[in-house]
Amino acid sequence: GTAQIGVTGLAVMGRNLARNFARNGFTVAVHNRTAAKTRALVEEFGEEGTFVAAESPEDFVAALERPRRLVIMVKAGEATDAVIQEFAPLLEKGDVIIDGGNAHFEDTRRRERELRERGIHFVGVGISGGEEGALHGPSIMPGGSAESYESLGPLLERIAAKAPDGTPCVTHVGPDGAGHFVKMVHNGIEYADMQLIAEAYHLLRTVAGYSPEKIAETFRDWNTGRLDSYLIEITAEVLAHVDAATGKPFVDVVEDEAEQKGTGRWTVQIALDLGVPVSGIAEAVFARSLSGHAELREAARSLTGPAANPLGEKEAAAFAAQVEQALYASKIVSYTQGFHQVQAGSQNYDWDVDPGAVAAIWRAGCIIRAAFLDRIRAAYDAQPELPSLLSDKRFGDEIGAAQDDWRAVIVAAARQGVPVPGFSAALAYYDALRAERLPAALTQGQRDFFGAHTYRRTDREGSFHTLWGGDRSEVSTG
Ligand code: NBP
Repeated sequence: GTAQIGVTGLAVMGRNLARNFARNGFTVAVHNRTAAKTRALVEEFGEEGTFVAAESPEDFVAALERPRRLVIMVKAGEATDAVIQEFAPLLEKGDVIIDGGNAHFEDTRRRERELRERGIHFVGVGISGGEEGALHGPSIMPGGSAESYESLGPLLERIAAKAPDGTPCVTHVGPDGAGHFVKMVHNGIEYADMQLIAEAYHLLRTVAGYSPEKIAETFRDWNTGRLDSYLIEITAEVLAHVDAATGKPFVDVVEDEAEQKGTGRWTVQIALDLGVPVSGIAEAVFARSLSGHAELREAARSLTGPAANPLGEKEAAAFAAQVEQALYASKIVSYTQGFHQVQAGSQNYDWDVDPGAVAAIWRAGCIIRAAFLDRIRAAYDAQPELPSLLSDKRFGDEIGAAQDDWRAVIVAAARQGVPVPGFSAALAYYDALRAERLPAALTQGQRDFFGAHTYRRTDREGSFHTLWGGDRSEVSTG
């Protein structure tokens, strides 16, 4: 075969990815279960590059140069397993199967293990950027063996998004499921970012009394500063959009029940297992699920809240500036939590993920792309063993400077009855981390009282139990 790469699964993502490879000069074998899609791709976009259309799995495999590189872009889950079962018997030792779908990293670990036994490299690749990204340059997060990356890396570097400094947004994240894990955390952070932006909007609308158009303007302004990001940019677009049918702001005619596909939920489920406090991401997932409980919300609508008390024009502008501080500070906390999860996953699964390299490949192509990520990269580059992003001097100083406004915004939200679970959870995390003493000592006392769970002391090594039901003397338990 002559094709350097093959793509099977030609729905929106696979088709655009195949075109991206072809536009970058690679010969691309294309295949889809329903062959009509393969023919349609070549008919419509054939002149963009060199495609080899394959009708059968056998033709597809035969079209690939060796070692073969074969990208699967089908629906995540059973379809991926079915396609692997179909193609693996046709492959040889040293060939590489790439799964670019949104697989759960545990599935990727299992598939990698099974295929490794047969001498086939299996590379789970997180791809972010939606259909536009797939075509023009996504952020790419490959796992799998280092050896497979040697053969695959140069191709991925060509099709990946380029950061402002020209670096391709792709790196070998780590072995087996590391790429899909990091993609999962990316999506968790995306949920948190979106929730924080939504809270800022809600406050500006309710407390500052701004119109959606005025809020769009405010976001456009923020987008020229430290909050510069794709999500702030598109938020301004959505808020400025007017519904053609009614002439109302678009945001006022959309049903206020947020949906989700599951990667945010996975992030939180895994965080619970790993013991990582990703409270901001969790609040974002819960906020979406709360919004969807229409009946609960209907039944609660008559509950008492505070009297509405919107600010005057001058106060509103000052408040908007405080909201920017609260949003930025909360964003630092979300990323702190997300990177903690990346590092916890890396440790737990022995992946040796470089957090600075992860920040670097999120600078362009993906949904959370932002100027901010360059600074996270710089923080980890300067100090690879940074215990937490909050311990970076620059982020620490910034959050310290923002904290008064951050607190004021949360107070105003509570006074006016605006839910800000993201802002509040972020502040609680910040205050808890920096606390000299936490009431966890009391929690330990309670656990020892009812369950003899023992505790450690501040002044001596070992573990201890107090005879709560007896004379309350202390015994050493080890
Ligand atoms: P879909 O997730 O909608 O999957 C459709 C493709 O899967 C079609 O090519 C279909 O073939 C194929 N397929 C199915 Br369904 N079952 C199959 C089976 N048993 N055997 C062989 N092929 C099968 O496509 P997509 O939206 O392009 O997404 C592809 C992957 O990329 C997914 O895992 C998705 O989660 C991930 N992803 C999507 C985005 C995004 O923005 N959409 C972003 C990042 C990642 P057919 O034509 O014969 O039905």
